[in-house]
Amino acid sequence: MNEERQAGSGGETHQQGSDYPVLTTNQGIAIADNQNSLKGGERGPTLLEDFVLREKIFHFDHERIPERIVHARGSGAHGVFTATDDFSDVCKAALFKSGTETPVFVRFSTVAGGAGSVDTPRDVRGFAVKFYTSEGNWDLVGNNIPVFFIQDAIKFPDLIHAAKMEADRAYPQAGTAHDTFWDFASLMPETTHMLMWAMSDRTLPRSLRMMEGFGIHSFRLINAEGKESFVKFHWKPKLGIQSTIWDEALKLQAADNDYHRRDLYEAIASGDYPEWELGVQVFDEEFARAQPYDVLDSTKLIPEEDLPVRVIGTLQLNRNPDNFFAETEQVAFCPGNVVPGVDFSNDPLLQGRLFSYLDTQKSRLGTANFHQLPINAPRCPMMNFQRDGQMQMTVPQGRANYEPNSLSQGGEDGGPRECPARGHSPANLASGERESGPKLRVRSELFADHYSQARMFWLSQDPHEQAHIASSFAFELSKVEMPQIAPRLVANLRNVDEGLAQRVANALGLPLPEKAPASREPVDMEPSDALSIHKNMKPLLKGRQVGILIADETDANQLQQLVDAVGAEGGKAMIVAPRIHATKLSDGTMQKADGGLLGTPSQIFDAVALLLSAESAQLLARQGAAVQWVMDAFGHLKAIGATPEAQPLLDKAGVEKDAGVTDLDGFVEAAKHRYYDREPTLRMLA
Ligand code: HDE
Repeated sequence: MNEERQAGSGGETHQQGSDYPVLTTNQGIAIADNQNSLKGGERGPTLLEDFVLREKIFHFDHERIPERIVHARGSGAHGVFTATDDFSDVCKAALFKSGTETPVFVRFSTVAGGAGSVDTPRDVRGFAVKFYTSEGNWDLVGNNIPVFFIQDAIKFPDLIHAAKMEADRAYPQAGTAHDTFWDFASLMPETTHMLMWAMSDRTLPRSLRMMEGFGIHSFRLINAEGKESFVKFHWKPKLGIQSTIWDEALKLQAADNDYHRRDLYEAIASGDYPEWELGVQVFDEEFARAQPYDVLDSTKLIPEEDLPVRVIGTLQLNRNPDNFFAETEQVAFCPGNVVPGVDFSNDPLLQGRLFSYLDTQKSRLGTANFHQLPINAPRCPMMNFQRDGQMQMTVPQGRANYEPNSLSQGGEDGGPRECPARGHSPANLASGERESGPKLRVRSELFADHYSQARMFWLSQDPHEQAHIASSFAFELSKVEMPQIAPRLVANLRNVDEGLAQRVANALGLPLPEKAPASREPVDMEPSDALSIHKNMKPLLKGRQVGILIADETDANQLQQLVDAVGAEGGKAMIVAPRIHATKLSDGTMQKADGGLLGTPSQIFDAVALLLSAESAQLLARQGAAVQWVMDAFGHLKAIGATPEAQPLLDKAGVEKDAGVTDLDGFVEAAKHRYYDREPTLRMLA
């Protein structure tokens, strides 16, 4: 850890025998009184000469920096990447040598909201990983969805302006359910595939630990012999993929603004380290040419059924940041940071990103020296002749600040020299491929197919997932006020699936508009199970949270057994009671709960159990908070386990028996699942 950062905690200790270090100003001057500013007399004016006050307020006034223009709201963690497979046939990068461990910092984010917005809006999630490799930093700056809204970086400012809060009224915060986003989206059919993902439960992750990550673009890899391959990167969560449902996500915003941040922090703090596998889809020019889509188009993915994902390593997050600002806020990712063996493709979206990130860091962090911040600095030797600039933190020695030089011949230190053998050489140099042509503002022909993969995605979803997608379109478009927008979007959807378009139109009460002409007729692609959340969920309690509602006279043995059983499966049991500090159990012992009923709504749990005596159940059935607690758990398709005595509360909450409603014996097994079959009985979906 960097020593300067310890300043203030490792200084001189107090002379009067206390263990505290001495509080000082930034100039190291001991502070005698941190409670009172300097005044001219007891009731007199504050004096300008009070340098302790001035310095403290001055620094405070400048604590904030510009937030990220996108992905402003984020949560980070340190960890390690371990290469688990010999990948040298494809890539020469040292971090992929089997058994190599590389420290990483990961930042997850939402896209549209500001830094202080909530964790659970319907939004894409960023999944950015900085690998501090022995050959320099590699940043894999991805999202939790494998495709993107647009094909060319020149449209990015338009997309983001349209998606963020509207320019004049400054709302809505952190959400796309408004006119400008859907105006843009409906005018840009290339957004259609990504819209399908965005309207699915992928944008409502249950936990940052339960979502996939994707590099999206095709990158290029080079092995030691100079052989090139294309690659797509995938992160696969060991806990499986799981999402919440819309009503739950909405209520989570009220229950806990920091739901994902807290979940990540607490999991790491308790030693339940989140893990992902890094997988790759490796392919060559010949494969690329044979596909009905262009692999340089970021609105397209490669189905895993056509090209299996090869697992080459494991990511584990095992340390929370010491300081949010110094690390999570100041971390600066740049897709242009690649190590020898990794290179870019000509994806026009990627190419634009290569400029944007470096540029934005200067405006966000205020200096071209942002790479010197501890969270951004490489962990391998770094030497060059770049000098000076605001906030220069290093003190370069000697006369050499240019190259070539012959200073070493005069006995001085001439500094570092280039190294072709170890340096990064662009992929097309390695292959001798020529990449030139007339200057044109065009896209390649296959980019014009905006619907084949959107349709493939739709057909890959199970009926519950399809209902969620159709309903989200209907919800978002119901928030749009300008009459031309919704019909235009539905007209585009007719190219994806007539049934989907009809369902959205019906839900909005709109006549089905004429089908929009497709700029290129879609082709049929086989559905892909890998694209469905439901087909890839893992029945696990590990990583999940179970809420246990108790009250006076709850059976002490049953409570202990249930807490143990949940823990034995790797789950986290949390006890909730009407009064947090004092619940008298059946054996007379007093139980402190982890949360009070009013402040701990059931949406923060994956499953709930009601351990209630007959009398408590009767009482709670008359309490709105308790009834709502159970009603929401049922409505959010969660397992509910209950003592027979709890029946009055179940009845009051309208809980009807199904596979997810069990006695205590069946509960732990039931708690590993969600009950999507229950949903059509509860709410009208499109
Ligand atoms: Fe970004 N993006 N982006 N983006 N992006 C930023 O960089 C940009 C795109 C992604 O946790 C910014 O440091 C352009 C795709 C993540 O710090 C900015 C284009 C993908 C993060 C920027 C894209 C991403 C960012 C804002 C279109 C998925 C958060 C602050 C060509 C592969 C990283 C910053 C973090 C952040 C530009 C499109 C992912 C402005 C121009 C596609 C995860 O530079």
